[in-house]
Amino acid sequence: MITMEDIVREGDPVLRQVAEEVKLPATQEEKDILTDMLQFLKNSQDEEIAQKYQLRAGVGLAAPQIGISKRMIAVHFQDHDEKQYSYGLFNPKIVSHSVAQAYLEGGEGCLSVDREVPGYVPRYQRITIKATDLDGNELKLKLKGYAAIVFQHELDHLNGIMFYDRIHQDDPFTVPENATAID
Ligand code: UDB
Ligand code: ZN
Repeated sequence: MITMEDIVREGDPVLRQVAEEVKLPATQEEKDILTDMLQFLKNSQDEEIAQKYQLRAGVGLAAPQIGISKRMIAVHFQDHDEKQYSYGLFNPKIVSHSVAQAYLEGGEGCLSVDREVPGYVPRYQRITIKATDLDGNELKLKLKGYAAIVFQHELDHLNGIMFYDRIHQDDPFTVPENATAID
């Protein structure tokens, strides 16, 4: 079982590496790791389990965050229209995106960052992602708003990018060009 002790914190070089593609089909070990990552998110959103193991309620996790520099992410959350997103994905890739940007009104945090970093994190408003799921099926996902933000946050981890890299240096709350607030 993955707990907060397994989560790599900022300062660890693995969070700054560009993660390696997973050679498909994935090995059983890779599938087991990704399944554990997804289970961590589910556990972290279960009040009783989260309390017992002191887990922060997570919506997404990338393999580098548990020290594994491979292109694997898990996401588990509901968006504002109650739409459920629960996936373990290999080699996720943005194949197209909007020009328009969006940002979370409340800013972002990260399971690997034990401090608050204020400011808006501009991202694409809409993205289309291609990836391979845990069953080996190729998926194409069209995402917008909050869902698009979560996936981009996790994809950034595969490229060694932290959310605060995208916050404006001098004016953290400057509203980016053609961006709309979410929430
Ligand atoms: C999170 N969780 O998991 F709207 F029930 C954040 C943390 C850093 C605060 C744990 C989160 O946003 N939870 C949440 C949000 C809701 C409703 C709810 C729970 N991440 C994932 C992460 O660090 N992945 O690497 C940070 C998010 C910030 C924007 C997208 C991901
Ligand atoms: Zn993160």
